Amino acid sequence: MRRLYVRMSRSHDRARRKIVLLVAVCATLLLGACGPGVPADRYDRAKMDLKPVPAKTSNERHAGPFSSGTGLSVAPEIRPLDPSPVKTIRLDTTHKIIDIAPGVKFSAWTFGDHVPGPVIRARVGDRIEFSMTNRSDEVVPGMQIAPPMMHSMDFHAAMVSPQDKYHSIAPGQTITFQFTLNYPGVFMYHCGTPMILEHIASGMYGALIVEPRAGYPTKADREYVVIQSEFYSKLDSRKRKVDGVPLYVLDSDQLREARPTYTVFNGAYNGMVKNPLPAKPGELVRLFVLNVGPSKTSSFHVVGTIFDRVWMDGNPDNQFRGMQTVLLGSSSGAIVEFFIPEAGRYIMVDHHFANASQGAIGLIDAAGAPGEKGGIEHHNISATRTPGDPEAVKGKMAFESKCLACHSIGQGRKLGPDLAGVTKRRTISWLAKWLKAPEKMLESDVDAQAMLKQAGGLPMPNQNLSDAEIHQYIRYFQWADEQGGGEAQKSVTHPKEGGE
Ligand code: HEC
Ligand SMILES: [Cu+2]
Repeated sequence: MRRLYVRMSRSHDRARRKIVLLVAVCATLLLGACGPGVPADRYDRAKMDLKPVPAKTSNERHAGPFSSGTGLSVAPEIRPLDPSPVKTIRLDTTHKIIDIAPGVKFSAWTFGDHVPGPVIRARVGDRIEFSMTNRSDEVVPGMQIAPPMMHSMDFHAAMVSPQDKYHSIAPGQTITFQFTLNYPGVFMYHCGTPMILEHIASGMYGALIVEPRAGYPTKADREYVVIQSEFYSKLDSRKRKVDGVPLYVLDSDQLREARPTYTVFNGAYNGMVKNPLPAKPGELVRLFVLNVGPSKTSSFHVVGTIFDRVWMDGNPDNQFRGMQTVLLGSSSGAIVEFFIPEAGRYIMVDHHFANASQGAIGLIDAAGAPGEKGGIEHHNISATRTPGDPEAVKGKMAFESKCLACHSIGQGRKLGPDLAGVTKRRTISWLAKWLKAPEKMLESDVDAQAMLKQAGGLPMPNQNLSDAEIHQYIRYFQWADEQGGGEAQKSVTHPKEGGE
């Protein structure tokens, strides 16, 4: 063979090279995305960024909002993907008291001052530039609950050296590191400081959702996040109280035995029963589900429908069709998609019913028109009563899809203030400036700063609204306020008004 090769003349050699080239091109076509054969590997290691720069730790303390960044939302809300290829994210650690069930004020440790921590949404190829200040030494108004301590951040979506990026930092310190997202998924993030079990059970976790580079292959009408986790609580042995209510603290004995007191969705016992997720018959709903644990599995199920598609761990390459439940171990995620077949309330549960009975239950409300049997009004103004002004109508529809997760009109505060009467307490220009850039207002405007304090330090994320949309929201708020608070109240207490 070798002798043959040597004997080949120049022209033979050239012809041979052509053939080799042809074979190479054909092989690329066959193996490549364009060929009918094996598709190119989406997870080609040669194309991954596996050399992030070393982490930096400093003694600089960040003093602004506890969370900020591109594409953050608070579950169940999830904002659409922000297209920027670099996501600058800050999640500071805090110690605070959270309500895990009615009357149960629990001494928690958090990322971004939330349990679960804010949801991050990004896409394959994006770079996350992450910073975190350990602010566990900042005293909760009125009391020192848990002593300050070391914390850290571990992103399951990253491929980095744990010793370099996930090491613990002391109170007052800041760590900064970056990484590129190589795989799509619904990934957990959590504190990795020993005892990890205690840090997770105290509330230090959240979800980082990574979309495939080209987006999802289906088009959903609604997207929500459901994060399941356990709480292990007991009455404080020092009998401390918060606002006159007894304080609950971590029960480490029960924790080690994996015997939770509450198993919940999105941080609150039966939370999504009180605040159901809106949807409509015929719609395709996409849920990003993450089971945090720390110690239980979830058998996630939605009563009344079948999961059309399940993407295990949130990656469309791991697809199942027509599933009734999806089994999630600790730190497993999934995307489930299903149609709402007809008007009704669809119940999300952990089908391990012992877990559901501890609070892992929520509703998707597709009850149809208000006033219908079983209908729930999300809104204090009956849905059939619509403004005359088309601008206000647009505002109302946009409000119901984008803002209801955090606001009501006349039904009390959710994450944000009740917006009933907002056009009376604020000027139109103030509202316009706020809706355009809440973060700028929080820097300069005293009223905005006072409001942030009342909101417990949670800033409203910038909603990226256009001037036209802002005008529509304001027209809608003006219309709602013209109806009067009392009027609005009536439409809820007397559902017959819904039929007009
Ligand atoms: C993730 C939760 C969240 C979402 C989504 C959200 N807001 Fe807010 N909003 C807040 C919080 C929290 C505050 C008050 C805290 C602060 O100072 O940032 C607030 C404040 C406001 C205020 C000022 C209220 C007052 O009493 O003066 C208005 C107006 C407002 N939001 C409108 C909207 C509109 C319109 C949308 C939808 C396009 C929206 N918000 C979406 C959380 C949210
Ligand atoms: Cu921690």
